[in-house]
Amino acid sequence: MTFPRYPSLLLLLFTVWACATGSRSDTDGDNQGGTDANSSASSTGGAGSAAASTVSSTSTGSSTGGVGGGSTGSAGGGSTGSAGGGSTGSTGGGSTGSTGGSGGATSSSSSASTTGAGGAGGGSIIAAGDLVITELMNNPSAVTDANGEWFEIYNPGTMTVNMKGLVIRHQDPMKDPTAISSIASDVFVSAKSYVVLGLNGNTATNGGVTVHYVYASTINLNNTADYLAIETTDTPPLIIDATTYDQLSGLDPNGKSRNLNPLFLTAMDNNDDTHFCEATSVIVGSTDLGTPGAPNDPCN
Ligand SMILES: [Ca+2]
Ligand SMILES: [Ca+2]
Ligand SMILES: [Ca+2]
Repeated sequence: MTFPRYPSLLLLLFTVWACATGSRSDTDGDNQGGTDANSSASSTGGAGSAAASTVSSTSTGSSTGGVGGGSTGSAGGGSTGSAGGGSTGSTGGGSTGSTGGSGGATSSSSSASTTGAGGAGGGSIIAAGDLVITELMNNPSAVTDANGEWFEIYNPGTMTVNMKGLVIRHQDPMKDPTAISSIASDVFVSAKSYVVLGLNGNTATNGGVTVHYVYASTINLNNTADYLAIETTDTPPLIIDATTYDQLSGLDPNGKSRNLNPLFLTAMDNNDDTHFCEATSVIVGSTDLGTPGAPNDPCN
């Protein structure tokens, strides 16, 4: 009789099939079959770009990068980090912003909050000489000094600088430590470009000058001799640039700006009065001379 052997064969075939099915159902070892949803969220933290303070804040990741650092930091953070962030590195920078962001993790699971290399956002280093005072209207003629004083800043570098958080100082701090004005809002200075800071932002009353930031009346530019600096809030401050002038040098403009020779557009060169001359270009809408926000006139 062969008939009784069929049940054994069927049982054997069934056993083989069951084993094959069972092993396929849990290849990922989570006893649940199929693809393991928990295994893919490896958090290889994205190498976030070092969101420099000096870079205009295109980074959107407040959640990834944390708060940008200090006086020069803009919205820092790992610009490439998507869901990173977390508790580590929520604040970066500092006034001199030592390190850029390490970026957010790319992990998309809930592990991001613990494994994400949170963006140590914040500023890259801003150094002395990164901004240069290139022009000063310390003695306007077309309008009053209170309405028409301004000065110009140039960025000789290759990255945008945000002046927010920096401090304007006029007067030697030994003489008057209170003659300062903090820059409270964004003032982006693009590479190789100029911005103008003044007492009065109204072009109808300030001599037709487009002013990018209006500072406090604690800053007034003496008509004969003065000191002007851009510095950090550190103690002691890091002076990004400073310049002095004195009519005793022979340069005593009235209704004309003190114009730094365009051949000497550095923070060192503007320490020397002889590198300045009177502006020769008429300001549009005014009778005073200067080149606010534009390249300086040549000096003969
Ligand atoms: Ca003045
Ligand atoms: Ca200087
Ligand atoms: Ca100019």
